[in-house]
Amino acid sequence: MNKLIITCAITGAEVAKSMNPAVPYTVPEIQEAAYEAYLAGASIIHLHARLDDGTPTQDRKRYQELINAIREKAPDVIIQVSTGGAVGMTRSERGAPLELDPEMATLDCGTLNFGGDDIFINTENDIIHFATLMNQKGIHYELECFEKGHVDMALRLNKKGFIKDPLHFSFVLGVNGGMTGEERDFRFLKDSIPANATFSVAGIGRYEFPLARYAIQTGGHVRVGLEDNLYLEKNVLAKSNRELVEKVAGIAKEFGRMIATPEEARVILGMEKRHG
Ligand code: KMH
Ligand code: ZN
Repeated sequence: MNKLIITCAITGAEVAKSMNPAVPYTVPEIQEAAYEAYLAGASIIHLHARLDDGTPTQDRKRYQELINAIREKAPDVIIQVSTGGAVGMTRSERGAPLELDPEMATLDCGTLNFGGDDIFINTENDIIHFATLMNQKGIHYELECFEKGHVDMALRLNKKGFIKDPLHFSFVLGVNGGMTGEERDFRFLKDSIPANATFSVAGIGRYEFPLARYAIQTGGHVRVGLEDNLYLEKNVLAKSNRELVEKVAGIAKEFGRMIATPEEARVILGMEKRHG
């Protein structure tokens, strides 16, 4: 089987130190979290920026600082910036980190409820806007799909030429308002994408490790991290992002799946090597 790409979503926009003190906010905290995750086997860092008090931001300068800090410690790791940002941000705000020509970024493929009154808005025009920007700059995208309709949207926009090959999906399952992350959900999505596409799973909360197991056994890839899940196991908070990556690396070992280096991940995903 191909090697396993582990992505670590180290901080996100919705989790806070009040929920788990290990959630990193500051530049040194995020730098350390990324470095530790990389040492534990993560080849991709899914990056959100936050201010020192934890406020999510898509500020270009803050992203540049974070990218420089991560590169200092882990020069070859793939940095995937978020164009999702936080609920309520405008399209132009969300697109700001793309101005830095990152190597990789997320492309969220549809709208969904995000708990309470929150709606994470990704209209068809939003998706086409971000895809076009990324195509122009040669930024590799990960297609974030929170439910089956998002997969269909990505495939439709691929057919129309807005979303280019190679297709790499990320099934983000278990969001309060999205699709659940049961085995049947995983299989439905996996069977819905073309055979030559790659995919990763990101299970929210309790879905993180069961979904990681399904993906590892079926040739898929895995995202873990405090953005998605704060617990190492039931009632036990993770002490760090590193612990979550180590746990998934342990599962990979159990199933005899080798872990990809960043360079190997680039080849698996069909990316050109470019650092931004
Ligand atoms: N924070 C969520 C509203 C992404 O990174 O592209 C959106 C998100 C997706 O995390
Ligand atoms: Zn994110």
